[in-house]
Amino acid sequence: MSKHSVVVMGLPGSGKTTFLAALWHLVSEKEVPCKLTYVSLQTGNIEHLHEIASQWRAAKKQERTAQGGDKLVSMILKTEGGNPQTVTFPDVAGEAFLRMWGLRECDETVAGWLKEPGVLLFIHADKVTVPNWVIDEKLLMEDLGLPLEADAEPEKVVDWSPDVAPTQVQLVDLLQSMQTEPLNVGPRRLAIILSAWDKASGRGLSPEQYLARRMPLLDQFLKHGLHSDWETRIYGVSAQGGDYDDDNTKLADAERLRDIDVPSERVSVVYAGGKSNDLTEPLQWLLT
Ligand SMILES: Nc1nc2c(ncn2[C@@H]2O[C@H](COP(=O)(O)OP(=O)(O)O)[C@@H](O)[C@H]2O)c(=O)[nH]1
Ligand SMILES: [Mg+2]
Repeated sequence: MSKHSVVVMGLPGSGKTTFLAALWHLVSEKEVPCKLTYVSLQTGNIEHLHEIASQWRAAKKQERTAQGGDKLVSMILKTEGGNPQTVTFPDVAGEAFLRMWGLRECDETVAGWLKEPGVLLFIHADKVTVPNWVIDEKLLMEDLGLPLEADAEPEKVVDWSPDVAPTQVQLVDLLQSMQTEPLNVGPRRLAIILSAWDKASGRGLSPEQYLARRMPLLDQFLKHGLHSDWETRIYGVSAQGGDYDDDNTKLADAERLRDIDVPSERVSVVYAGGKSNDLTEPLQWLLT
């Protein structure tokens, strides 16, 4: 049996756990056709998968993946007419990636996972911290009649810190680390998942266009900064189909999703002008 692994990356809140929950529902319930089919579950963590998939089915938000509580999920999946392949899916707390950017530190276990040839990089389409133009800020301050930063009281000036950096800056740095020793392992496939695509699709842009508009630095890095033996695809993925609620709130969107008879139909994956319910599409590409 061939052993392939996919590593899942993304800052905190980028949609990683939700994707894994929906993926487990899709491959275990077989309600819609998928490119990869489920053979068996390898090591541990069936409880974790059951727990997150039952939250997902109930249209309830996932608990935050606790720091240090990284879950390693290994599934055996089969490609169309192909051999069973082991997909190791570490559900790493996003803080691990924040630490890489902010403190230049990486846990040895996480570093081991980051050497896999298949990379799924999650970006929450609706929560991108975009860079602001100095000129726009200045005009806004003038319109509001507020003093410019240079005139403001010194104690009100906020110092720069790594976590206020724009999302695209943090992600480009992470990708650069993956091309540098000790994480540089040669050719890789990178599937960028723009998660919560239901929040972005109303703008009528393709996932590539959306990424280029909202994160031009990342877009240019993907086109010209990656080693030539890396291949990239950009997917728009809605693993929920809309907003989920929690135990204290009720959302109309979540009610609508709970009413869909076949839960797998909440999911949509947009790539190259096509649309499906199949979350295994990017995985299948990473595994071939
Ligand atoms: N509207 C919408 N929200 C989503 C979707 N996927 C994830 N989210 C929300 O994004 C937030 C972060 O998701 P989560 O999976 O916990 O991110 P993680 O920290 O990367 O594991 C949660 O509030 C999710 O409900 C989606 O497809 N649509
Ligand atoms: Mg999580």
